[in-house]
Amino acid sequence: MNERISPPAAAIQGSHCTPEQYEALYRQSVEQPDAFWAEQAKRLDWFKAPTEIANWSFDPVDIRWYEDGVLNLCHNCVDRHLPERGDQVALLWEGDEPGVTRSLTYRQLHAEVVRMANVLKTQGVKKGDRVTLYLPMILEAAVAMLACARIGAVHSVVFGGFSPEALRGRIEDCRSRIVVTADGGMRGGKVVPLKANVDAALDGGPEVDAVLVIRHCRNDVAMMEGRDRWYDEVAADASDDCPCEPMNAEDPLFILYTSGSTGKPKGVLHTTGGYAVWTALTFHYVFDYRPGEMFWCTADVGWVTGHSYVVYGPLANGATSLMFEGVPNYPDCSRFWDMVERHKVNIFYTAPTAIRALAREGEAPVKKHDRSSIRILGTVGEPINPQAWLWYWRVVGDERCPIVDTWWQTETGGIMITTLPGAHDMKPGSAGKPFFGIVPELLDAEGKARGGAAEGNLCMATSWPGQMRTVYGDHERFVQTYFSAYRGHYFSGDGCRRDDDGYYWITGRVDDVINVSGHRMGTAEVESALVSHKLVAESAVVGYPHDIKGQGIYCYVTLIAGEEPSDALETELRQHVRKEIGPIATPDLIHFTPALPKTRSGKIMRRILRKIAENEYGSLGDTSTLADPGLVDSLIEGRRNR
Ligand code: 6R9
Repeated sequence: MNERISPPAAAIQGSHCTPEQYEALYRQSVEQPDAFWAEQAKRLDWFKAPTEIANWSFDPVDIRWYEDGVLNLCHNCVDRHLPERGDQVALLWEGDEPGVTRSLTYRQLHAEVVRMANVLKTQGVKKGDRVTLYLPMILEAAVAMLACARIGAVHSVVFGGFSPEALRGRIEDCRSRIVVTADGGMRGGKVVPLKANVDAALDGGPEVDAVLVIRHCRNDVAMMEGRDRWYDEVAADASDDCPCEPMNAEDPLFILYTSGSTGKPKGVLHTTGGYAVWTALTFHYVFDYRPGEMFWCTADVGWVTGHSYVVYGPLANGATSLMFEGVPNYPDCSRFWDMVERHKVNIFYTAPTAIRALAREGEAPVKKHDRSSIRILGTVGEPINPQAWLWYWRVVGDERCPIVDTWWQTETGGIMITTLPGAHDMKPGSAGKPFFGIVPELLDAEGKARGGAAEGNLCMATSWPGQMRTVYGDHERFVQTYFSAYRGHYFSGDGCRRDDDGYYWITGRVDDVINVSGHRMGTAEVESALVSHKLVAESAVVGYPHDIKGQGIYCYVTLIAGEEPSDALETELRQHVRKEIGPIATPDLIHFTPALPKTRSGKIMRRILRKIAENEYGSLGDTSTLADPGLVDSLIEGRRNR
């Protein structure tokens, strides 16, 4: 499909970027990057304005932006707005139960952030220290991030859906001495026992100085003497004065763990100045944000989308950002549209998996709510199939609202490829055009760039300010993962096609990473969770097409000698993976097999396993190098029986 849809005139009247402005700005951004990025830095307040702008190399790898500039991102997101919009709502929160809301004006946000910053200081947190945040989607999550930024501490937010095991690994990897959590979080009417998970993570594991517990669900929790403190009790004595720490542009801002194709999750490290400019700029243009508008990004702050477009991008622009603790189908599947109506949401940003799940419920739950406030719709997290795109366009947006399909990654800090509402036609299923300063290249297996309409591995030829700087504690892994496949290029891990009009179509991951409901998962992580079960000898995990989730998790499992597969064991393995990683990693299909297809040198032939999981038996390719070619037939047989 190569349908072209023009943005409706009414929605983009007075937009920040016309087609001509896009062409001119894009050209300047790639032809005179220093001038362009010096100008864009002026979106922020600097304690010392940068004179060094871009200083980077992909071979050897060394990336620095604005390196002599000094600023504080919390100042830029909070303090600097006080004179003009102190009484404007900065963050509006709605809880799991409809209509339960709280809000913070910029002035109130300032007071809360200062209080939290002082509490962290009293717990001994200093500039450069890592602080782990394991929180539900409540105002305090944003407050804690900003408080860390204020005092120069490096936050590591761990998604509340991750298991104690996963949390423990992340606390250990960045050696944080402080954990901020809540008694519990609410999702779909159920309490997620966050504090109990922290207790389990720390049990016999990493030693920390303090666990600060925010009172939220009022569920029973155990408090360990000398280690655990209720946040409200400590905060009661906190001073209401806390200046912003002057940060060098290249001082670390946060670590966020993300799955890769091998080994344990990587601590993606972002620094202060470049990330701030990138999120502020992309938020302004991509969402065409106008003062006074209500912006709602449904992502959890445990993911990069929540960092960049619930907290930092909107607040750097003085916007009003809506935070939602619950889930799209509680109490029923009209919840999103109910909230859109009640809060008069102008810009709505969500994931294709949510769109597909809601589309399945039909039009009625959408149509019964007034959505006339919406001006712009957005999607992120995975490729959106044209069918889901068209439903979003037609049913949710009434063919009135431009859709921005935004391609980016934890590693890129902010949006990289998208259409801009006022500047581009849309093509359902295509992310669109490169954002300012972005020079994508499609490389073939030999590393040759393909020009014009072409398909290849999506790489970046040049750096951009929001690029990650390193893998925390393992710079060599950073170099290996992103810069070794194609020397002198950043390799995204995605495959991509470019059409005759220069639009980019993401085709999905080309490595052993799968995308389940917009969440990135390393197949290796699921495999190691499976083999940690005492009855599992070996496993191979692949993705397969799933109507709602985009990709489902397909697990081939061989048992230790003498053990027989059973339904009970299948359930147990599912539970086991949930416990090891978290509910998002729950296997969709477990396929017991006496053996895995291997080459004679012992390598698992994943290509074949992927094809069988996808039900594509005609295109298995060369199976002659298999140690046991007969195995393929029995695997196909097993697949057909599911
Ligand atoms: C922001 C975020 C990154 C991976 C990325 C790609 C996929 C994200 C997409 C998309 C097609 C889009 N992805 N947005 N694919 N179209 N608009 O999701 O970060 O969690 O690190 O995932 O998600 O495969 O490589 P992250």
